[in-house]
Amino acid sequence: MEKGKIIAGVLAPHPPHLVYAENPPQNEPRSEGGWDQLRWGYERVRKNLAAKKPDVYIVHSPHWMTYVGHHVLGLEHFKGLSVDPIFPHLFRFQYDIKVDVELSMLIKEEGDKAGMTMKVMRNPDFRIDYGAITSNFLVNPPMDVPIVSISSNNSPYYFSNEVGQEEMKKLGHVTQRAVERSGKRAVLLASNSLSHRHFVNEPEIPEDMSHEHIYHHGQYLWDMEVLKMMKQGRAQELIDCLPEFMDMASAEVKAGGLTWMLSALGMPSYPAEVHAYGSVIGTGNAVVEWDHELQGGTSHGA
Ligand code: 2X7
Ligand code: FE2
Repeated sequence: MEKGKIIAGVLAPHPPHLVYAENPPQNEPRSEGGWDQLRWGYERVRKNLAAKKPDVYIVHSPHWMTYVGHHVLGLEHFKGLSVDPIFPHLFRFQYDIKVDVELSMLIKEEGDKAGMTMKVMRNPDFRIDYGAITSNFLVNPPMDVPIVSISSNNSPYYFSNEVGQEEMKKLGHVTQRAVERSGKRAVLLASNSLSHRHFVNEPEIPEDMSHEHIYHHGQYLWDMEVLKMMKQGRAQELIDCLPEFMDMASAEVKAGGLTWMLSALGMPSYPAEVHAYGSVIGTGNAVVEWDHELQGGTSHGA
């Protein structure tokens, strides 16, 4: 087994609806299911990842937004209740998460060396955001593998999409170097939806799938174009057109996770595996896996 390596990257969207639909004991609200295709996609990814036995998941979430620099978690253990501020009736999740502090600190160190602003979160009462928890739970429901969580710096919102992208490319290189130094086998999670226009009214039963569909045909077309590039191994081209996608589809990738991950993976020219696509309150979401060994095909070993 090769050490000090990013063994896979996953576009791992975090609508809290997907956790709600799974009814895990940690989440208080109960559901009758829903959003099945996306959850089946996550089931397939889980099998592939479990077979590779990662030492750590590194997640980049838009819902831990920081104004000054990039932050990483710096305590070994975080425990608490995470409540989605918009969907508190769907997501009230008791989490108990182990952090790979050694790797967090290597990312900080490499970021410092690259001249980036890096900070370490050491407040024991800090609440981990629902994006990081949801992506982590969906790829590994036992949540028994340590994580590193990286905040999303808000440069694309303060400055421009392009400035944000450049920052995320640097963060990707920094992450790659840190993983190499750590000797660990890491999986990256870009916790992002694709197109992000959404409905503002919820059906009486949130999981009533007769109400669920993409917000707008144009959003669907954008999502399909982006997914085609992923499937064809055109990462660099994808990165080049992401700023336009962000503007045209209010895409959540604006927060940077996808750019960070593709950069850390070295702009893959091999095909990604699209495990699922589906909408959640009208937003476009895809579960996509980059694994050099799978090259777009699914492994059947669990
Ligand atoms: O954070 C989210 C999201 N990204 C997509 C859909 C629904 C809710 O929350
Ligand atoms: Fe989100």
